[in-house]
Amino acid sequence: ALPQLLDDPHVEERSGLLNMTKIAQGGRKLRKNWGPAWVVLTGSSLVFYRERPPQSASLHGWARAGSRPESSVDLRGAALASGRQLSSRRNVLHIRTVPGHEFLLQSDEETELRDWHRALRTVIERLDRE
Ligand code: I3S
Repeated sequence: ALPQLLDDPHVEERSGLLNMTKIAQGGRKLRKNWGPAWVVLTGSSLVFYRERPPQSASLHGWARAGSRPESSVDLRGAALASGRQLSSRRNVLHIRTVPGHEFLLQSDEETELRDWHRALRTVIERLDRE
């Protein structure tokens, strides 16, 4: 069952607490509204929760299925870049999805953001090859 599980696009690749703001929705610019979000990267999407799930939640997040995400975006064809030019904050990533949803992710921990960058790049490149 394990290889099957690893191919599942819903399986969690990475999760953590980041600062997040949307900056565009469907190509329309939005006013920034930075705030903390529990961010879950799966094999095909990025999912945002308002709160960290309880410690008792199962490893792959199945138990969280009932906990409603605040929003989620499909990473197929998404563009990933540094958000340096878009914010005065340090360690910022910029993601733009095909339908024109754009957001910034930020962490005060440089290594944390670098690890997110790598994980996101891996998922997006894998989706590009499919
Ligand atoms: O890109 P901006 O407009 O300089 O972003 C800053 C503003 O959105 C500001 O809010 P208001 O101008 O709506 O009051 C935010 O509080 C800042 O956090 C934004 O800049 P940073 O550099 O933090 O992304």
